[in-house]
Amino acid sequence: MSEQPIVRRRVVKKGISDARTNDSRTQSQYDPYKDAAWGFINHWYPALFTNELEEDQVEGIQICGVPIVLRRAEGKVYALKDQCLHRGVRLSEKPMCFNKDSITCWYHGFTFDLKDGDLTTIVGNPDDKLIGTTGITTYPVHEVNGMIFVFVREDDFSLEDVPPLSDDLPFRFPENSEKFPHPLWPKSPSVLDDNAMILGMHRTGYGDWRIACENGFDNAHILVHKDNTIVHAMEWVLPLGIVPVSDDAITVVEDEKGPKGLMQWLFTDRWKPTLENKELGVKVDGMNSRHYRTSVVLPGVLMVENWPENHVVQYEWYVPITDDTHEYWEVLVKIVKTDEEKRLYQQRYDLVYKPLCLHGFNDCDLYAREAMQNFYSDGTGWDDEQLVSTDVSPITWRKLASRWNRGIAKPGRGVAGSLKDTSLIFKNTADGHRPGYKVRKIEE
Ligand code: BPY
Ligand code: FES
Ligand code: FE2
Repeated sequence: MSEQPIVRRRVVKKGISDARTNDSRTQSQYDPYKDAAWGFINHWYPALFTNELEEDQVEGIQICGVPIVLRRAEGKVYALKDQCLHRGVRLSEKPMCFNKDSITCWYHGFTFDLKDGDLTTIVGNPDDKLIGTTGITTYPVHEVNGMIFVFVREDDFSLEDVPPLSDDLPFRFPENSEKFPHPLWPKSPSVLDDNAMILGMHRTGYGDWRIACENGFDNAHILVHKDNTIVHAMEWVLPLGIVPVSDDAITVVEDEKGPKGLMQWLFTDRWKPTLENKELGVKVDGMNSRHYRTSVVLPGVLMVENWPENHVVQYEWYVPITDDTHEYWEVLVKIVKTDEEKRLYQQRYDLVYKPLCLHGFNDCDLYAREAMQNFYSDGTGWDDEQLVSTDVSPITWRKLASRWNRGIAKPGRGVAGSLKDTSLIFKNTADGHRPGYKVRKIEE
C-alpha cells in the first residue's frame, strides 16, 4: 500500500445535513415501518368492486404477498388462499366449481369448502387419507355499498380476533364532528353510510406502497398539481405548499377502539399556505379557494374531505401487492337518495371527476411516486432522505404506523413477485403483460 496521502481534487461539502428533521433519533421511532415493504398484515383491504365479481365469477388477486381467490356463490363472496395446498398452483387461473359450496383445483382436483377452506374431496381420489385433515386459509369478507373488503390475515391469526371493518376505515362523521370540527364544509360521508354511492377505480402502481401512501397527505406535494387542467379551469387557489406553524398541526388518534391514524388541521391557523415564492417570482393566481382536509389511518387509507367538490369525499388505498407493486384505489363517495340524484352523480363522475380528477389530477401523483421508487427500492432511501418541516406529516404517520400495525407482512414466498428475475416475468412482459393485481386466466 502506498503511504502517500490521497489527493482529493473536489472536496465534498454537501452531505447529509444535521438540520434535517429526520435525525437518527427520530428514525429509530419508525424502524418497524421501514421493515413493512410487503405491507401491514392482519388488516382490512379493498379487494374488488362489487361489479367486478358476478355470481359464480372467480377472480385471483394478491395483497401483501398473499394470493387470494374470490368467488361469489348464492350472492355471498368467499375469499380463500389462492394457492393449492397440493402443489401450489393458483385456483383462479382456471376456475373449476362443481357446486355452490366448494372450489376445485383444476390441476389434480383438490376440492376446498368455501366457508372454511377444508379439503373435502379430491375429484379423482375421493378416499385419500389426506382428505378431512387439512385445508387452506380463508379470509373474512365484508361487502358494502359496492366494495368488497377482505381481511388479509396470517394463517395463525385467529378469526375471533378479527376487528370490524370500521377500525380500518377513516374517521367518520358526525361521530367525530366535535373532535374534528369542519365549519368550512358539510360533513364527509363514509364508505359505510346508508345511501353512500361509491364510484371509483383501481389500477396497479409500480412502486412501494409506502411511497404512494405518504404522497397523499404530504402538504408539499401539491406543487405537482400546480398546472393541472381542473385547477386552471376552475381557477382554484391551490397553494404552492402548506407549512405547519404550530405544534398541534396534526392530531394523532390512537384510542383503544376505532381507527388509528392522524388528522391534519388544514385551513386553520395551525397551517400556513404558501401562495408566493418571492425569490423565484412564482405565485398562485387562482380566484376560488377550495377548502379540504387530509387524514390517514392504518393500514394506509387516505381521506380528502370536501374534494373534489362540496358534499363529495375522496378515499384512497395503496394496497401492497409485492414490495414493489401496489394497487392504487381512488373512490369518491356521496350520499344520494333519489334516482335523479344518483343519475346526476354518475354523470358528473363520468364526465368530470373520472377524467379530470381521478385521472388528470391524480395521474400526477402516480408519476411522482414512480419517480421516487429508485431512491427507495434498495432500502437506502429511508436513511438518506433529508426531510423538512412539511414532512412532519409522513414522519408522524410512520411513527404511529410502527406502533399500531397488527403485523408486518413477511416477504412473499412462492408467489408472484417474490423473485424479480424469473423467466415467467420476462415471458409475460415480452408478451405485453405487465405484472399486475388480478390473475390472468389460462387461455385454452
Ligand atoms: C386530493 C388531493 C390529493 C390526492 C387526492 C385527492 C389533494 C391534496 C391536497 C390538495 C388538493 C388535493 O392524492 O393529493
Ligand atoms: Fe392443485 Fe394438484 S396442484 S390439485
Ligand atoms: Fe396529490
